[in-house]
Amino acid sequence: MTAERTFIAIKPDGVQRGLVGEVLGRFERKGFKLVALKQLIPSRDLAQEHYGVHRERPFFDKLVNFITSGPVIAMVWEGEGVISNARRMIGATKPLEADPGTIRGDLAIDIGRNVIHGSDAPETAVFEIGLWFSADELSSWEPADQIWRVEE
Ligand code: D4T
Repeated sequence: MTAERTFIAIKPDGVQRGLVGEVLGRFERKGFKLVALKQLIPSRDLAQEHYGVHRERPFFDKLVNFITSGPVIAMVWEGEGVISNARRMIGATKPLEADPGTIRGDLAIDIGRNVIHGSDAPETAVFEIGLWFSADELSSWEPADQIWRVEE
């Protein structure tokens, strides 16, 4: 059985502000496993599908314009409880309400420039991983030091 996986994206503000290493490092240091990573400027079709649940919201066009405005770092991270735990590491959608110690709490101010996206549920994770990645872009591998992170 494949362990739980989630889709994480560093948004254009995070890339432009040079926060890629900082954000990646938090997931690495936590001990989750990186199974896919690429940089791309998303097409409008991809952005509209990704934010499909917000299609009727007043901020939808702004959201699509922003996420397609520059490079995004798209990633898949794996590990027990990674979906909900990544959301906790990311913090509240409104960065001013995000707890200190979270990515948004430490690194952002504005709701429209909140650095990072993470899947919010198992179904969303499956949908988003399939939307952003093909199966052959996902690596199944065992970190050499895994035994020091997770008891067998
Ligand atoms: P994402 O999806 O980017 O991880 O953010 P969240 O899961 O934390 O929040 P969300 O889906 O409710 O919002 C998606 C995205 O829209 C922006 N946004 C949101 C905005 O610009 N104005 C708003 O009023 C809201 C609610 C921020 C994140």
